[in-house]
Amino acid sequence: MPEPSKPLSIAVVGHTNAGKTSLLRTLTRDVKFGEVSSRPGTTRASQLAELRLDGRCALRFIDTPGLEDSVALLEYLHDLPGATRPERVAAFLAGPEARASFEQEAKVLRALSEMADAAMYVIDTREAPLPKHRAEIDILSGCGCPVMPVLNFMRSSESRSAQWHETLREGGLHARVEFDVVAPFIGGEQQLYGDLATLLPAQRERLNGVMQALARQEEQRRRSACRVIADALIDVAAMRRTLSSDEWNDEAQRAAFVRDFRTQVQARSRRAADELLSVYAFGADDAELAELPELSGRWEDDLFNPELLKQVGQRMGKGAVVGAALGAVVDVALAGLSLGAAASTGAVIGGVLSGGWRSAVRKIAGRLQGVQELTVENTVLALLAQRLLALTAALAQRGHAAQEKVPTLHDAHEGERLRLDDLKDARAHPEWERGRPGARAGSDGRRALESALVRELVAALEQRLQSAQKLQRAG
Ligand SMILES: Nc1nc2c(ncn2[C@@H]2O[C@H](COP(=O)(O)OP(=O)(O)OP(=O)(O)O)[C@@H](O)[C@H]2O)c(=O)[nH]1
Ligand SMILES: [Mg+2]
Repeated sequence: MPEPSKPLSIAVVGHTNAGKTSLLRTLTRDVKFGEVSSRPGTTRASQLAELRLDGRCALRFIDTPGLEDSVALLEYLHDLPGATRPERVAAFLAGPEARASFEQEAKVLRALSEMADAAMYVIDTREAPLPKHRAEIDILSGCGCPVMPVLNFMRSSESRSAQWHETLREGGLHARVEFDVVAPFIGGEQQLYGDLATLLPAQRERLNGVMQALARQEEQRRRSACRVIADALIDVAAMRRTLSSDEWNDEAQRAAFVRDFRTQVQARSRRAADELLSVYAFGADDAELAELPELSGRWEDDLFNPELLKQVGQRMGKGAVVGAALGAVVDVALAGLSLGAAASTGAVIGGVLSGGWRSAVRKIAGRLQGVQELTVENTVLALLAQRLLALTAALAQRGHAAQEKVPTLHDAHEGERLRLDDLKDARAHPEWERGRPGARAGSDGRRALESALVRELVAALEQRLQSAQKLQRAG
């Protein structure tokens, strides 16, 4: 057993291709750890991975090469000298075959018997239990180190978990945890460490500490994600772009202006999506994420899709007619945008030019007569909020070993009632838009709005994740 100051060491072992390296990517949230591939024999040497919590190493994992020829190794072990199995394993590790035909297997047994406090035995449950697996179980449980089976690929329709339960029971392994490294079950990580604590009662307190720290981290990630979403919503709601009536009446100029405005809204949305990826420790440039529909750019274009906006409007209970704010000028090209005469927003101009420069305000107000301005409609904000929440929920459930694209996300979530009405405050404060000249993004009003939105978004996100968990249990 380790000294209290030393991190617990856990060897991750199993048949080749069972998902050992993938499990470690997921548990350490490190998409770059080791090499993952569908070809067997990918990991060739043992490699350490750390689970860092609160700035220190809480657990140490040892990724090991896959076991290949366990039946032959078991036979070989039987004939070695030693009264007990651990003695025979020691004899094997000291002998010539550990550097010859069983070199890969020796690396695994060395990690298990000389370095680890416990082992996680990763199983690809899509495979039927075969004699080679029984030999593996036999060898691993003879190393004198507690072994916890991790049933992997549990989301696959080909999973044969019942057969594996039986095989493990026969092999004397009773504790086990079900997992899918690509799409871990919500709460699956907690269960993994909880079950490990059952196997290592002397380490229970320490493992409880790990579970609590992980829960805190998860909560922080959710809050950070919702802060990212709130910030983006406020920026987009505050966006206000003006141009003169003359320019407005010139069709080419108007089209260019609208296009430019939309591009700015889309760029801001894209930035929020990138920030969400980084909150969940995924990189925007990860090959495996490139195909996420939310990141392929399609959904940004969709933000102004009239049909979609109509649906969102209906869901918002407004039966919104697209472009309603335009009055007579119902123009599909302007879907999602509101057009207003700038002169009617004297309060806004006052807000921009604080400091009591009355004459300047008057001058500018005068100059703005006949100026047109565009803002973003509520339906776009609602759609954006739903999209970013859906993306967050998907990332919260995505393993860091995922190599496939996630299923199409549903923007809307049943029963979700986001009261985005508060965002109307942001409409009257164009200076709340970050990055604009004269921006005052740190103002008390903006901060208060952001806190209120974060609370609302966290509740909505939790609801989405709870529904996902219910579906998991039912499935
Ligand atoms: N769908 C799905 N794919 C998985 C899962 N676990 C692993 N994979 C895939 O299975 C393949 C093997 O994963 P690895 O993590 O390299 O397996 P390994 O056990 O480390 O393999 P070796 O190092 O060769 O022994 C990769 O293509 C993974 O993407 C899972 O739970 N679900
Ligand atoms: Mg590997």
